[in-house]
Amino acid sequence: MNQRADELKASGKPIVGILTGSPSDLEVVKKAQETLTSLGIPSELFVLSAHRTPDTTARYCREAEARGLEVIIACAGMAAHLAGAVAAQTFLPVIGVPLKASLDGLDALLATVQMPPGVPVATVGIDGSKNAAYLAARILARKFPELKARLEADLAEQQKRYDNPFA
Ligand code: RP5
Repeated sequence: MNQRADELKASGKPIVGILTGSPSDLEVVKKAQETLTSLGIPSELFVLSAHRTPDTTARYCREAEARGLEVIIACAGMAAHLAGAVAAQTFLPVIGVPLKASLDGLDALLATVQMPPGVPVATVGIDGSKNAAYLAARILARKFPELKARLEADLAEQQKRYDNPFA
């Protein structure tokens, strides 16, 4: 059954979980939450690590679906195993954001994107937290159709910055 996006916003119940591997990531990662909020999508953000807090991370992922989450965004830099560790614990779609903490983010990009078959992580660009939110919104728009109108309006707003030679 579809739920109206406005009802979704009013309920305030998070449907996207955002995880990141360190407090030092938050400046970049908060852009994901800001973008979701601008689209009227309730989310929650926690600092959890595949390496430093593995048990808490695994428990969060195993309980995520029952708590009503629909998508998880997982962000990490360096040996960025967080998104993969999340995907190992849940069948929810997982969006990975490699962060530029060392080696210009290439280490995190490869660690996030190169998942074994059967355990996918949809990886966006380095520091691509905004696009992670937009991808989550596109996934959610299949279930909450009003989100599609919001994404169209958002794109129309962006298009105002461009010339139209055919106008
Ligand atoms: C990763 O290691 C984190 O996601 C962060 O990007 C990086 C460095 O973490 P800190 O040493 O700054 O806590 O796990």
